[in-house]
Amino acid sequence: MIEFDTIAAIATALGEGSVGIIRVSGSDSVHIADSIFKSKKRLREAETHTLHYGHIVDPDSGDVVDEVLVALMRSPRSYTKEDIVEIHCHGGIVVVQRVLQIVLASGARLAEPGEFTKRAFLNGRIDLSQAEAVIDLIRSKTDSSMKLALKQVEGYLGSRIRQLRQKLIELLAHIEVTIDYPEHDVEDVAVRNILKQGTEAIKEIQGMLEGARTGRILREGIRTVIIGKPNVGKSSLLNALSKTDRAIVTDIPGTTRDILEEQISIRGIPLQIVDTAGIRETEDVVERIGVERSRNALEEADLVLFMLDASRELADTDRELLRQTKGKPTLILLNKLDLPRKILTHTITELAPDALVIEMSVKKGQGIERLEQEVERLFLSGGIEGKEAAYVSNARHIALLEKCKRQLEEAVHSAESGMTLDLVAVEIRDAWETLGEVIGEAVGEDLLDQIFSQFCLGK
Ligand SMILES: Nc1nc2c(ncn2[C@@H]2O[C@H](COP(=O)(O)OP(=O)(O)OP(=O)(O)O)[C@@H](O)[C@H]2O)c(=O)[nH]1
Ligand SMILES: [Mg+2]
Repeated sequence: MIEFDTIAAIATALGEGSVGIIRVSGSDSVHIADSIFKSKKRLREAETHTLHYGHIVDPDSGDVVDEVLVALMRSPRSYTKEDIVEIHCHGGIVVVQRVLQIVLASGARLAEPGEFTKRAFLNGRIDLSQAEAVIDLIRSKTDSSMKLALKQVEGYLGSRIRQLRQKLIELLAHIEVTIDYPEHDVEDVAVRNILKQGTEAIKEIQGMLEGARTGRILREGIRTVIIGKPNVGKSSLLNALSKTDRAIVTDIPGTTRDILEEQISIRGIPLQIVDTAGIRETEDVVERIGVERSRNALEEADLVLFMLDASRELADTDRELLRQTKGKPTLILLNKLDLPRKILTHTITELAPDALVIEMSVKKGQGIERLEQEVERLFLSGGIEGKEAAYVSNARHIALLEKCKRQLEEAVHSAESGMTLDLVAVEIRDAWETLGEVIGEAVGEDLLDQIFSQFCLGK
């Protein structure tokens, strides 16, 4: 284990929480705590993983600052693998800050953002992809993205990368042997091996990169766009799904003139939902720009909610719009069914055989639940996301995997076109090193500092 100085920081979110925790990590942490914490037992005599009741006393003035619980976790069974003392205060933010000041005055240094996790990494408790997942975990907004980050913390990505590296090392070993004993037919075998193993590795990385799309979805939400002619009820639906009055709803066609975005969550699945200006030909300059934006939003969408007013005849604009949704997961919403009906469901299914039609009345709150069900079903069945389970969600990981894929493609290409095995071996080794960067094997100080500085204090 590497020796560091002792660091401290407030580990809980700042604000009016009921408990504030100050985390102290390093070889002096027990000594420092003993100098300011009065309780029945000295911490240095206490067992590891025990909780102690007592008071924090300012050593200068002798004042009691707060009544606290102190948790002791001795090295190596702690988050950083160092001795950790956690002081659980309950006096509100001013008191928590004061206790931190006292800890710092007694010999600890204020931790930099992410420094606890950095130590966990440097002391070998977690790999780099896990450390970065902790960042995502802190930032993740929804249940699902939290689960994804958790999976990564548990080391899913790391273990897949390690397996892949192992395969590349075996391949390299095989090539080295061939280079050392260069009989002709053995070289043929090596080349065939490179083509086979190399192609497999490329496929594997490709799969992880496809999963990255799912990762993006989980962090930012499924890009969902509500489109349809003016006045069909799009903004009403946005309001119903987000349970707000975010969008203005009137009976005047052309009410929404620009796109409107809202982050919502349907059964734990994050949606970045976009309400658009109703699509129609218009002379109004502002509305025309809005319609243009609606069309762009449609192009970028992961999921399309296409809304029709069932109390009006199907128009050419509807047919045209319907054509434009081809190739995208689309739910067709037949709205205003509380009014006399002019569109039949089977007219639509004839026009768009693959689309699913949901009958609804946003006004009466009918069909919303069915819509939520279908969104969930599409998402879970992989209709929206990529098939591959999500492992990769971090921009640095994605960039490295793409680099590694290119390097392997080069290696395979070189082997195919009869380059020397020495050269191919170098290229495979490069790919192996790139993979190593994902999990933090052989990474430079700069990169580490950059990664860990993204953390908030106390992690
Ligand atoms: N009867 C009935 N009226 C509805 C229903 N849903 C929406 N409306 C009404 O239809 C009108 C238009 O609703 P909006 O939500 O503004 O429609 P929009 O599609 O956003 O319209 P634009 O922004 O102009 O494109 C409003 O008067 C709503 O109250 C419904 O299910 N039944
Ligand atoms: Mg609207």
